[in-house]
Amino acid sequence: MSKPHILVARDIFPEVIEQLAPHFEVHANQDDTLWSQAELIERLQGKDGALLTGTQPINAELLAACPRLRIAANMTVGYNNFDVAAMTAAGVQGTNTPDVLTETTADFGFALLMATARRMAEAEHYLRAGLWKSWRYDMFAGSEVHGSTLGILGMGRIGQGIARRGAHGFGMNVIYHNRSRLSPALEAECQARYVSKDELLAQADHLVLVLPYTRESHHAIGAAELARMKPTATLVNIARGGIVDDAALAAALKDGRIAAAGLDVFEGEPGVHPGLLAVPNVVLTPHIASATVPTRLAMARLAADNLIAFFDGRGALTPVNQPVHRS
Ligand code: 8YV
Repeated sequence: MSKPHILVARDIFPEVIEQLAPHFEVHANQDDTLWSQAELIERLQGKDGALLTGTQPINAELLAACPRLRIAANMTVGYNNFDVAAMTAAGVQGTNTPDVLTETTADFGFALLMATARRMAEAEHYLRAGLWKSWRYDMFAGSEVHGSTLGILGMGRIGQGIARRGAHGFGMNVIYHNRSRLSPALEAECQARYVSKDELLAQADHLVLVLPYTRESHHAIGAAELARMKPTATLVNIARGGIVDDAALAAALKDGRIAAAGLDVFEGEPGVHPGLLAVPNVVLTPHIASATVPTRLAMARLAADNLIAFFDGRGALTPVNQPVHRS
């Protein structure tokens, strides 16, 4: 029996290509060429499945042009690159990589919060520029982390990981807002108190965004929300670009309407709003919250396992939709 053909759309760990090889005719992009939508469509011709990294949109146009495609396996937990309704209607399975990146991403969220609150990037640039000539009592004085109020918008698995770190590690008072409230048992474990979005904005000393990007969460933090925050507050976004209105944030940081921001994700990345590059009170990282070798390998392996299980007839392991499959 001939093996299904799959496309691996970006460069990936060689061991994952080896994992796929016994099961599939693998067409890999080990040169890591960045394909346009038209090029991706062309490469997907004759392919039954695809392993994607979250930067390639799977939309109605692509689905119509790739009638053989049966599964798109994302190597990401967020899947805003999928038009899920169009995929379901077209009978195409989507999968993501939950759980395997939760703790690593929560670690990074906390690191970014600390770097932002304690002005680490600004201080390092100052030192490297040879500007450090003497000590001053207020040199790079930042804001307190321990004992402060940690606000979390979006309380899924990663949000809960950040809450636990804040509550148990740093004695923080944790408040959160989410579409649905956690069970009393989970609230107790995270030592987190549910509040309205308005209360969250008004009370948080450090506000961390960990919600999925959807039509509803587009610009969930814009000028109006930033105006409700404390002028001493920090904002951390490890979720998705587009949840924050980056132009409004750049203006708020410039005018000191909030103290600082830590951003791992951006509207239109890899582009970054020039206003953010121009202000010192923001720590900027290039979408690396899940980037440790073991975690990225676990993500890639889970995406591969989804493809293998699906074509074995066992069903996808971590599906994001329930299509009636193309035969
Ligand atoms: C990915 C992520 O590395 O999993 C996600 O949703 O944002 C990251 O872990 C990134 O999406 C790769 O494109």
